[in-house]
Amino acid sequence: MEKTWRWFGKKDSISLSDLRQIGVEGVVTALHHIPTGEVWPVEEILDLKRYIEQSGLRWSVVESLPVAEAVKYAGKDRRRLIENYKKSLENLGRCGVTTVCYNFMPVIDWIRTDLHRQQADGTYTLYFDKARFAYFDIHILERKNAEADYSAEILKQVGELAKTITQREKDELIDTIIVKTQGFINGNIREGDLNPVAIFKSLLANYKGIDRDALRENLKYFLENVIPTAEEYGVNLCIHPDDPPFSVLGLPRIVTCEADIDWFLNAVDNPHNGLTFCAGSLSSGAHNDVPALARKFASRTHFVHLRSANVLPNGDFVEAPHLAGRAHLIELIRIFHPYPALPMRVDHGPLLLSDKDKNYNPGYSFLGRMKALAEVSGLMAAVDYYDK
Ligand code: DNO
Repeated sequence: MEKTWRWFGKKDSISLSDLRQIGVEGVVTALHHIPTGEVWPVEEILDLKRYIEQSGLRWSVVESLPVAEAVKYAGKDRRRLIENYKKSLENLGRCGVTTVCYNFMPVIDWIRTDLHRQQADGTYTLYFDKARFAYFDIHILERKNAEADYSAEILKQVGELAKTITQREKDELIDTIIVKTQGFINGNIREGDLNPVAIFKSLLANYKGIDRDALRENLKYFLENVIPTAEEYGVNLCIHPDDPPFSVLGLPRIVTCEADIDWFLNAVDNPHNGLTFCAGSLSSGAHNDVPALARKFASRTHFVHLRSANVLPNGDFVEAPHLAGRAHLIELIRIFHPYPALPMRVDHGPLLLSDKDKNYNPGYSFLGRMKALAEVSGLMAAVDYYDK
């Protein structure tokens, strides 16, 4: 696998020369300033590509070329938005940037309730607390019939929490779930937006009546339209699994398990229609056997995210150290070893040492990710030596 790193563009406080020093070979990035749904122009792609190449690196993967909400809920603008998406794919292909990651999660991308959960060793990691999330859904969003989606045990915990939670904790929960984790990757809500809860509710309203089958239909329609362009310009599209891999806030999620991935790959059975194998997202669903999924889907995988999670008995999940947890990175590295050109990035990292004083995007610390990359590089070297 090729060692890549998610880098947030020229404004990222981590420089490309830093990345060279720690063994990174390729960069994963996006034209973050272009609003979702607009065309990525050739000049801008080439400008960033040249900038990356001047540092002796390559632009290996686009993460992400985001899919506009109206494509996911089949709004009236969907045809125009899909044409724009195709044009961006064409432009990327013409510029030689040929691996493109995206996701098809309605309204909300990845979800965590706590960005600083201290671990026994003193580092801080990301955490999903099921009861706190249910509190957010029931008492902050006040979603109609939300209670019906939670067990009696969780509802009991929500009731307890409602008695003790402070305004500060509520504000932090809102900021974590719909601003901090979302703002830097999808344009729906940005840091500084007034009343993010109101914006969020109006986005949710677009999905009224869209169930699992309808969302699948819309994904299939999108793929049928964009995959021929991807094929023509030599681009490999790779969908990111849903994180977490289960339905939330009454929204369907459709890339969560083996059956979903099977459906997706068969919906348009073309090698350009592939998967981002995000070991972290998949391992945060207790139903997934991550190495078994990797064995089954390796040949349609265009991009790998290496990270691991632990699912706790109460349904919470926590991001584990990269060499621990449910994802079994050693096994995954063996499975992907026969694909030397496959881009891989270590995904997320704890806040380690001075990381916590910096203002990194959640999950994208420097020292924490550097340690993970060193661990993964060691495993790769060992597998290379023994599994020739
Ligand atoms: C969070 C990431 C997501 C992911 C996008 C892909 O850290 O896993 O932002 O990159 O969903 O489209």
